[in-house]
Amino acid sequence: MKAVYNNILRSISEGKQLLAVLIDPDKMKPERVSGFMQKLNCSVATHIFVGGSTVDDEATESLVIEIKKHTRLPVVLFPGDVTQITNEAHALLFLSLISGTNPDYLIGKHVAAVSKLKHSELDIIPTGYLLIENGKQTSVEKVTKTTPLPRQNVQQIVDTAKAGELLGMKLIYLEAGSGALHPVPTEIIKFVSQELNIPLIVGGGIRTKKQLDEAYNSGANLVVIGTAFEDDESFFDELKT
Ligand code: 1GP
Repeated sequence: MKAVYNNILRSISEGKQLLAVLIDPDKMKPERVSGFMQKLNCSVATHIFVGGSTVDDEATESLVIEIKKHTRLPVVLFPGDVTQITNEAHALLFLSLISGTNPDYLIGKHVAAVSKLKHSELDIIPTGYLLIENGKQTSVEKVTKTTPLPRQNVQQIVDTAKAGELLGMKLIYLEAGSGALHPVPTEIIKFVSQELNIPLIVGGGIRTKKQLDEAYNSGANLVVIGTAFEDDESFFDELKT
């Protein structure tokens, strides 16, 4: 399915707000998938992201296969590592961690992924990934050994996001980190979205409908939520279509 990115652009031009539910293969047991997807399918979710910081080698592929049995929504890989790339998904966020200076996450992992991607049918979407400080250390920070951008340094965040766009990235993802104490501040979302001509993804620490709406109202085109659904599936009921 090469059309995932173009569909995102089309939806945004039609004024739609997009919601991705993040499923971490490390945390989602296969027997829970069916019930979880049933709730997800009745919600306003538009995309399913699959990925995690630390995942067993085969776990991502089998989870994606299982998820696809239960939904027609696009399944997008949001990989913490090359091992999480599978052709069973529809698209791949080809993430470059531009808030940090670890060469492995700027280009190294990408080179390592090429043999897997050369003949793949995945819609490969170059994505500038910015980790924003949230009040506690997150696993992205630990795994990538990078320092998040300070939340008070708004101009640096805006400029980093814009640099990503100018480098040719097709999406910018502002990440507070999974389970973040504080989501990305609305002021930052506002300034970054005003500067960008490409879609803006926001995720990390969003647990309420109010926070979700605030992110959209500040300019997020697509919001990613994982932990809140993982912890309590009844959150889907608040987000019914
Ligand atoms: C993490 O942005 C995603 O990479 C989602 O974060 O699990 O806190 O919703 P949460």
